Amino acid sequence: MKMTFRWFGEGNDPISLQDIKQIPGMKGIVTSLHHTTVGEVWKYDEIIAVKNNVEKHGLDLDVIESVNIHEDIKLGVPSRDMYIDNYIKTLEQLSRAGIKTVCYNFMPVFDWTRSDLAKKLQDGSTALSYDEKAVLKMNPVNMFENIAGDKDIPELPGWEVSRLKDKLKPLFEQYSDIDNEKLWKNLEYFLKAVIPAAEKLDVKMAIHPDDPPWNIFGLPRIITGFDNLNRMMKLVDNPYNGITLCTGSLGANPQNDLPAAIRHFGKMGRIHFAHVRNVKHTGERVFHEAPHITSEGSIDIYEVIKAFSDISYAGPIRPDHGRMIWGETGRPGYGLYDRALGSTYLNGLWEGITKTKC
Ligand code: CS2
Ligand code: MN
Repeated sequence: MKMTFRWFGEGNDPISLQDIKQIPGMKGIVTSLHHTTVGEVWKYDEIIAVKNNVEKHGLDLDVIESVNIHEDIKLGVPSRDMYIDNYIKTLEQLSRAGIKTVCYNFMPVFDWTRSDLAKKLQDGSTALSYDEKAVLKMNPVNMFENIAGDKDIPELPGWEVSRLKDKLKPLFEQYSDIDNEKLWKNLEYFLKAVIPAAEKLDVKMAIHPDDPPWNIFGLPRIITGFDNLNRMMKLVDNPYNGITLCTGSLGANPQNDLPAAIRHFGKMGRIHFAHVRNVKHTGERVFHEAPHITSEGSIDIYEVIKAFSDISYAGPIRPDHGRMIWGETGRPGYGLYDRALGSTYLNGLWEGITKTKC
């Protein structure tokens, strides 16, 4: 596995590339052109400028997370064809720049959803948390304000003010007749158009699971577990139609057997990117993000890394969200310290597991 770190770009991330390079064992960067608007074609020169900057700091630009999908594609309205063409054009520019892995998700309207961005844990650190009862009390506008309304924190991925502000009501109306099966159809339409192009361009597509992996606010969510991941891969049975194995998102549902999924999809050659984080379940559909180490959460991270070692996983992996510790401020989930600790823990597990195997 190759350790990477998510970075939000120059001027947009309080963490510098040099900070990231100083994390022991850090090899690559995962980023996006965060200033672009969803649906537009990315410019080659802008991609190359970011790539050169990353490489100047002794790191590789391994993955784009994300090239987001325009809502019209998820809704299946006629303008989707134009947005799909644009998506393929963006993949062409990425391939030309030598970037060969793209993470994306197919969640309607919202990306990951939490009821609290700074739940205080016993040790004084804060973490992202989810409590279904609290979520059910909110309406989507409250939720948006809760997550995107704090001017003191940088914009969070999936909660772009320009994309969502004042647009929630019409979006929810448009989705009112889209159930899970319709969303599957729209995903199929997208994959049938995009995967053959991705194959030609040698760009691996890695869908990210829905977080949390169940419907919220009546919006359908379909990338939720083992059977649905299988179904998604069968829609277009091509190795370029792969997944981002995110332990935190899938692990929000304790029914999801993560090591089994890693072994199964890994043997099929369909895991193109991995996110590893722990979550602590404290009730039915109640959880918070825990430190990466097994003892602090509900997911056995040792078993997760062992499964990755069993499939000889050679792709990019990153510590996913971390807590805010040591007084750090910044983008919730995406501070430097806890994610750095997480990455060295994951590297340590990997070294221990792979060395004792030989
Ligand atoms: C999240 C998502 O779990 C995660 O990594 O932070 O925002 C994720 O980046 C997207 O769903 C991927 O498209
Ligand atoms: Mn993730």
